[in-house]
Amino acid sequence: MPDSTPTPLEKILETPEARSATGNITPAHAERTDFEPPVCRVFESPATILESDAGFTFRIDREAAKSLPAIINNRVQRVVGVDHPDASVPTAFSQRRKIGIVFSGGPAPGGHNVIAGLFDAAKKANPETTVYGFLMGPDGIIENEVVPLTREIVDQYRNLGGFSMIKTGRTKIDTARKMDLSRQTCRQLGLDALVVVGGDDSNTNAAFLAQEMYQDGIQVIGVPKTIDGDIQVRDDNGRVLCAMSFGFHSAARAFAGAISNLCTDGSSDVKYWHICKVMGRVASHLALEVALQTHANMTFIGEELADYVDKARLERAEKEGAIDYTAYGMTLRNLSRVICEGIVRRAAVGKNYGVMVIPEGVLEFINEIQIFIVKLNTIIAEYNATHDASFHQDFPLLADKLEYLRRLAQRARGGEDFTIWNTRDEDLFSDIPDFFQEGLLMERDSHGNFPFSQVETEKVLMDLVKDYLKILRERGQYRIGIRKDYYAKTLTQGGIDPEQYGPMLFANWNDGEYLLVKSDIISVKTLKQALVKDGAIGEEEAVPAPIQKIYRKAAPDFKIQTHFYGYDGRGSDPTYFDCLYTYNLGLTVFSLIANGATGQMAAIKNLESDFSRWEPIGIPIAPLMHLEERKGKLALVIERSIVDLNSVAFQAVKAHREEWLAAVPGEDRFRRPGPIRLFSDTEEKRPLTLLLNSLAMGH
Ligand code: FBP
Repeated sequence: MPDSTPTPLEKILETPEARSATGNITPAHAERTDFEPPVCRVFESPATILESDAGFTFRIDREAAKSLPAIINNRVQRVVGVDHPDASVPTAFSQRRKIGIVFSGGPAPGGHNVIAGLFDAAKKANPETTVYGFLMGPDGIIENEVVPLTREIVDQYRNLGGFSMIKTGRTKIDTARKMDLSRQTCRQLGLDALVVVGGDDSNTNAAFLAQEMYQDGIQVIGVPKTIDGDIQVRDDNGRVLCAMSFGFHSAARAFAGAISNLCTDGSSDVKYWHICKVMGRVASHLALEVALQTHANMTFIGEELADYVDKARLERAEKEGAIDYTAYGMTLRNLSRVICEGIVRRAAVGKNYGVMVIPEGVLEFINEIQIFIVKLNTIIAEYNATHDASFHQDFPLLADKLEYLRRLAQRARGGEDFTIWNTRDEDLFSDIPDFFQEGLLMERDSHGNFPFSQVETEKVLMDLVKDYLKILRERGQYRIGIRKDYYAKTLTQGGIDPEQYGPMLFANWNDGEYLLVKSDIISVKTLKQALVKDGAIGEEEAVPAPIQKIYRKAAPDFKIQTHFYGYDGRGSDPTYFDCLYTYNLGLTVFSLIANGATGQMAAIKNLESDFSRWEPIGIPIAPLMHLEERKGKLALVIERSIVDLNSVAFQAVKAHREEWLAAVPGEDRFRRPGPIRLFSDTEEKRPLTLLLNSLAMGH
């Protein structure tokens, strides 16, 4: 007889199976931390040197030259391997160093590998070198919050996503005081070099830090990070130096994996439109990549909307000898109409469901919203400057903010010269739903960025879509197409002749595979009237049940599920591409430091090509800078790269738009990218955006 006494719980939990099931480290996790990314050819050499390449040229901004004299003449530098370092490389390469590294801005998959690459290269050159991690972003530099990184710490995070090892933050080192405190920290620690891993704003900050600490001999190197993909660097002749920031591929693949699952669920359940907002504060690179990865039914690219011209409106004005400037650029109303058109067309072939991708920053490209954003930025900046106070602290509630705007509008009406907010703005603004007014008036981040991720962009749009679909439904223009054979079967089974009723019920009886109920039949009442008029039934008779069934099936209900993809992708584990990219970026950072560079951004040229062609380089940051309006003032920044409407990647999406909308009978054309895999034989080699764009470069 087997012993049936239950095993005590403690004993069960001590078994290897239970321990493994409840432990933190999964096999997938262990596989990642054990993975050693391959290194670019030059890093196989025991040492590296830098070679300047004067072939790349930049148009230097006068203000940048004035503000950053120590680094403005930097050149592009190639990292070159040296096989016999004793002969040609100064001993400086392997001197003992102290290097600090900081993450700045939103997390991006691969950041840990930048640290790992830097750590490995630094320790290989000199085991006595110390790499410090600044905690919680730039605040860690300002407040001297730092941890010396050990191999044990670094090993725990290899090839893993997020920035958990040292955390991150969005503080900008933008005042003399913060700059001074940062400098003090670097001096106190005796740093030789500081590495800033961040986006356009953080690399801008890196350039100013490089200038500030030049006299102290502290080198500053930037690293191009952001899932948004808006750091892409070309020289003046359009030659690509950095095709993509790190983290973009992993985030896009994570979003695409989840959205592709929605495509599968949606086309099984056939009742929802899934509205997927994807991150990318301003540029729509992520939405574009997701479109390529998933073939979602509709994807909107902000940059394209800004380029929109309402030709009908222009022509109408032209006939009256005028130019209608409001015809340029997409309005919220236009956009909602375009969305409705897609929904109605799919419904007509029986597909009252689908998946739509909207970039987080789409509203930045919508005429009227863009104007509000610029005006409100200026008003807030002016208020802060004039009163030496914080607008958001002085007016914490929406009602207070609105009251302030109302007063501005009144002053404008009273003839005062501050007319940035007039009564027309006031009227238009009051038409916007409260939650969106509040969103537009939200506090900007330390870099002056509008917090799109916190505003329900998709809700603003979808409310308009719902309203217009209701109108289209009432007009009988939004209908679910009924399969002709289904109609015939339903009526025949109910003992009714489909041929008799077909012409009475449907607008396209003779030519449609999917039948559309006539537009004047918009209720059971009008349905009955149509049948009575055609003599099919008498005044007193009820509409036959099979016909009522068909009518009900043709009446659409627009149901949506909204999703936001952003933070999940930032925390995703890096793709194979990003693992290699970031580890090699870390190695590049060390080569730049070890060869005395400062004010440079580490990058890998030829990312769009095969790994064997990747070339580690340093890109001079100062020459990339120009003046731009930030927080209502002109500031020197690195230009953000937005989607190029002439690029092959965008043109490919445009060319397939109709196919992916699939407003025709038959299956949707969804693509399944699957989950992120670590190994190259099963994972794609690089983002599809890069792959397609490289075709135009002849790679
Ligand atoms: P970075 O530019 O700092 O990499 O951050 C990008 C981003 O992920 C945007 O896509 C998004 O709008 C924003 O960060 C969200 O910011 P927060 O983390 O402050 O909510």
